[in-house]
Amino acid sequence: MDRLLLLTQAISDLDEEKVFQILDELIAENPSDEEVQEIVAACQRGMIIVGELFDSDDYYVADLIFAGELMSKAVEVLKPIICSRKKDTIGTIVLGTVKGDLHDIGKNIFKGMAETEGFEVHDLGIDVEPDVFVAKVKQIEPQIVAMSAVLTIALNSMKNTVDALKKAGLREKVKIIIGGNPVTEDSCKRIGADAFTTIAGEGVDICKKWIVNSIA
Ligand code: B12
Repeated sequence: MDRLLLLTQAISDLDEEKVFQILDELIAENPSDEEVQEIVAACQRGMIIVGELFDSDDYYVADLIFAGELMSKAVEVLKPIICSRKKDTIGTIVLGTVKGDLHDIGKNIFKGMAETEGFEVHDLGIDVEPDVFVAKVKQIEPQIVAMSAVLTIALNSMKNTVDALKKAGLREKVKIIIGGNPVTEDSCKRIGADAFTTIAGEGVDICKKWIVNSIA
């Protein structure tokens, strides 16, 4: 079986030993940026299956917690290749997981990839209130605000954050990207963001294009 399929399966089986055996092998082969994205996507697919098993009552909250720890450790192992070859600073991003949502693994992957591509990232952490985004945007004056959410209900917090930026007169001064499993084109429109994605690397490409276009 393809090693990426095996990796997805090992994550969904919560088989820690197998996960790190496969990751070690893949990292030893010095993967290209595209291959790194495929490795992350394989892990992500494994976590989606974990979520489905949780939904169907085959996994419990304890398994969800274990999966989160497993994936966080996998991100640590992948960090040297996610965050390698760091480039000169090209722009600034204010990033956070929105109010009500405590999931941060996807956000952290986006952060690592954005920093590698030359973005200075101000990470506000998890469960971030709209006002905290507003205050940081006022202070830092970034080109981009990036929000993460994995809970469907947290999409409302993304909208509240965009509304708070509008109210503070800051909306037109920044581009806004949203990411995380539940974001869609429809929710992006409803929230009032400029772009959405469920793939961290694609999100970084969108941010780079915005910077290039603002300079051109
Ligand atoms: C691990 C996990 C947890 C861990 C989180 C640990 C952590 N440090 O993050 C813990 C145990 C804490 C947890 C808690 C809960 N969870 Co949970 N969790 C998950 C699980 C299995 C994996 C999430 C994950 O890390 N995926 C891997 C990463 C890499 O994927 P990702 O987040 O999508 O990120 C990628 C992209 O989306 C994108 N991206 C992400 N953010 C951003 C931001 C930007 C700007 C960009 C450009 C891109 C980007 O890039 C990443 C890489 O490509 C998901 C299942 C799923 N389908 O997602 C459930 C899931 C999200 N959880 C769920 C639930 C219900 C809960 C709890 C309510 C459980 C409970 N009863 O307590 C609590 C809620 C806590 C809270 N208030 O947030 C549900 C949500 C259902 C819903 N529709 O809202 C899910 C979908 C499981 C399910 N199917 O039922 N969870």
